[in-house]
Amino acid sequence: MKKIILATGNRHKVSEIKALLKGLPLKILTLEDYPGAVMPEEDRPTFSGNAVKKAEAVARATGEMALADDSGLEVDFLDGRPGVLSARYAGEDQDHEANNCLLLKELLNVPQKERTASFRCAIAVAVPGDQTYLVEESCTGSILQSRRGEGGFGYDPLFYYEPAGATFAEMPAEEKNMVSHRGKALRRTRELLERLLT
Ligand code: ITT
Repeated sequence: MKKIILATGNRHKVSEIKALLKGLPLKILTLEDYPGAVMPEEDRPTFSGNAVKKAEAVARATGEMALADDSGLEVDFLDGRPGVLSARYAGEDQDHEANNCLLLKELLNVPQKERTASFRCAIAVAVPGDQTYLVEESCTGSILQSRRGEGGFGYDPLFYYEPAGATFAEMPAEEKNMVSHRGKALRRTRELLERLLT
C-alpha cells in the first residue's frame, strides 16, 4: 500500500486529516514515524507558499508522498491579521489561549457586525517524481466577544459560524468538518488522491 506522510506537528490537524482521508488505500503516517524529518521554517507570505514548502521538505526527507496544511484566521477589521502568523500571533512560545486573549484585546469594543473573519486553508501534496498539487478553501464567520464551547482547537471557541448558530468549538467534529476550510479542502484533496492512486 502507498504511504502518505502528514507534514504537520499539530495533533488536532492530524486527527481532522485522518478522519477525512479514512478509507483511501493509503497508509497514513506522521512525523512521529520519521523523527529525522524536520519541518522547515514557515517564512512565506502566503498559506499556499508555506503549505508547498512544508510538503516538499517532508517528501524530500522521507522519499514518500507528503501532505501539508497551512491555515489560519484572517480578521477583516485587522486587515487580514493574524493570517499566516495565526499559530504565532501572541509570540513564538505562546499557546492558543494567549492567541485568543490577544485577539479579544485587539477587537475590544469593536461591534459584532464589524467582527467578520475567515479561516483559510491551503493543502499541498508533494509527490516524489511528480509534482506538488495545491488546494485552497475558506470558511467565513465572525469573532465573538468571549469564548464558547470546548471542542476543536485554536481559535475555534471564538469563531462563530452563523448557519449553525454555534462556534466551531460547540460543533461536533463531523459538523465542523462538513463546513470548515480544512474539511472542504480535504474533500477536494481526497478526490485528488483518488485520481493519483488509480
Ligand atoms: P503545522 O505547521 O505543524 O502544520 P501549526 O499549528 O503551526 O501546525 P499553521 O502554521 O498552519 O499550523 O497555523 C495554523 C494556526 O491557525 C493554528 O495553530 C490555529 O491557531 C489556527 N487554525 C487553523 N485552522 C484552525 C481551525 O480549524 N480551528 C481553529 N484554529 C485554526
